[in-house]
This record gives sequence, structure tokens and C-alpha cells, in this order.
Amino acid sequence: MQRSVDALRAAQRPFIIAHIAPDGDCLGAALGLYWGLRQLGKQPTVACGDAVPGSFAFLPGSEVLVHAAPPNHHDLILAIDASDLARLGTIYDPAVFGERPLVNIDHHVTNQYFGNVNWVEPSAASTSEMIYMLLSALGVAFDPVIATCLLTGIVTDTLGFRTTSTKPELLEIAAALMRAGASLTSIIERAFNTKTLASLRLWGKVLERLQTEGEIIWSENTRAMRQECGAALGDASGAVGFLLGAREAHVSVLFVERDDGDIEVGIRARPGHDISQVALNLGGGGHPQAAGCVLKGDLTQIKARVLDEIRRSLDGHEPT
Ligand SMILES: [Mn+2]
Repeated sequence: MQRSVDALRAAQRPFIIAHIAPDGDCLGAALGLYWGLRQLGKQPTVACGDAVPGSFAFLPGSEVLVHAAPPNHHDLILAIDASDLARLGTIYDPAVFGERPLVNIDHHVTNQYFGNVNWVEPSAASTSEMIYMLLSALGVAFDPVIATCLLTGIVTDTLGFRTTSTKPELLEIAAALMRAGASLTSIIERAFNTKTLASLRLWGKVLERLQTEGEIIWSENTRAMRQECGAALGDASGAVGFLLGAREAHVSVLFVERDDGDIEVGIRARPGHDISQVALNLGGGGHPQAAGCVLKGDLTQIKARVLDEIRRSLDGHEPT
């Protein structure tokens, strides 16, 4: 963290990158950092390879996010909440990146340490709480805008303070952010309680197709299913965690056929299991209880391969 603080102190025009398929944590952390650095008189830019989902359009600064690789005048690049360079999507430009220091700030246990500075905290529940510590060290005063960004990241990555990563220290940071002016009620309303009807119909289809085998439960979200209900790709996000709510399930999987045909695989596991290695073996990454990967090819074959990998991981698992 100290090396990240030093790099930011020295930088004047930092370029901050949130990962592709952006979630509340990478957006909240990147935008919170953006506003904090502006307060310090710097001229940051914040970028993401994909569009901001409608559910996070309320985040202050989501409208200033750019979607292109960094131009030459930036003196520092920061990758936020990304476990590898592929997570930066089209923003990653080897020609530009090779020329500038890269700071990698993340909490995924599968992080590839691709930066010149790598601050990786697998015990952190969110990257947003790491940005809270970083901005505190830089002497930033937390205002309602910064606090809203960071608390959104914490609330979404902990699914509303429900994950095993939710520790007393995290609740203390959340309390400080509420005192600084963030509204927990409104963040929860906007992040969790504002689904579209098309999204609910898609959830219905996902639940209808669920399958189980032993302690594994899985379902899918295909292009055809989305077309039938007029839903968008991300409209069933959260469904993989919901599947794990089945009493019989220890591991859940959702196979999402993206609009470009690639298959996004989301995996969740109950505490006591660790599926981060499964995701890593499949070319992805994540946390012990929440991980994923993106695979190319036929959905049926991908299902067989992923389920096989999970079976093997469960076979080798000693219950804790
Ligand atoms: Mn995160």
C-alpha cells in the first residue's frame, strides 16, 4: 500500500481502469479514487472497457468514464479490482502500458501480479475498502460523493454484508462512510431492489432450467432465453448466488452465453469450499467462494468440462 501511496503522490495525471463486465466494486473503487484524487488537485481519468450497467448509472462520475486506451499524457496507470490484464479488455494497449508505471490494486486471491507495484489483499472483502485506506493515507477528506462510491463497492461485493469476508473492521469502514454522507438505504435500493420486469422473467427461466447432481447445482442464461423476455446480458446477475441457496447445494454454477457467443462461467461455493483454483484451472480467477472464467466453444462441451473440474475439486475436498 505504501508504494501505491508514493506512486500516487508523485503522479499528476493518473489513468484509472475498472475491469470489464464492471460490477459495483470496481466502479465504486475506481470512481471513489477518481474523486479523491481530484480533491488533491490531480487530473485523473477513469476508464472501463465496457459500458456502465444501468443499475450503477447513479454512481457519481459514471458519466465521465471513458472507454478508450490511455492517451500519452498520463504518467501513471492503475488497474482496479482486476486479477489479470485480460480483465482490462480493450483498455489494455501494450504499447502505451509498457511506457508507464502500472499499479495493480486488487483483492482477488488469483491476482497475477502484473503491475510494477502490486497491492493485493485477498483478505479484503472489496477493492473499495482498500481505496478507503489509500485515500485516508493520502489525507483525503471523505465527502458524500467519495463515500457513496466506496460504500457501493463494499455493499455489492459483500452482497449486503452477507459474505464470510465481512469482518468487524469492514463494518467500521462502512460506518465511517455513512458518517461521511453515504446513504446505505439508497445504495441497497439501487444496487439490489430495482430489477426490471424483463430481468425477473429471465430469472424465472434460469430457475426453471436448474439442474443438480450431488452437491452441485447449475443453470444457464442463453441468448435465446434473453430474446424471449427482452432481457439484457447482465439481467440475471446474482442468480448464481441465489442457486447456492438450495439446501442441497455446496457449489453453484451459471453458464452465461454472451452476445458474442463466448460462455461466461460464474461459480459460487459455500464457506469451507474453495473454487478459486477451479476457476484458475479454467483460465479465470476469483475468490474462494466466488470465481469465474470465460470460455470459447460449444455450451454443452463447456458444461461437461466445468462440471468435471468441479467434481474433481469436490472429490479432493476435506470438509472443514
Ligand atoms: Mn471486487
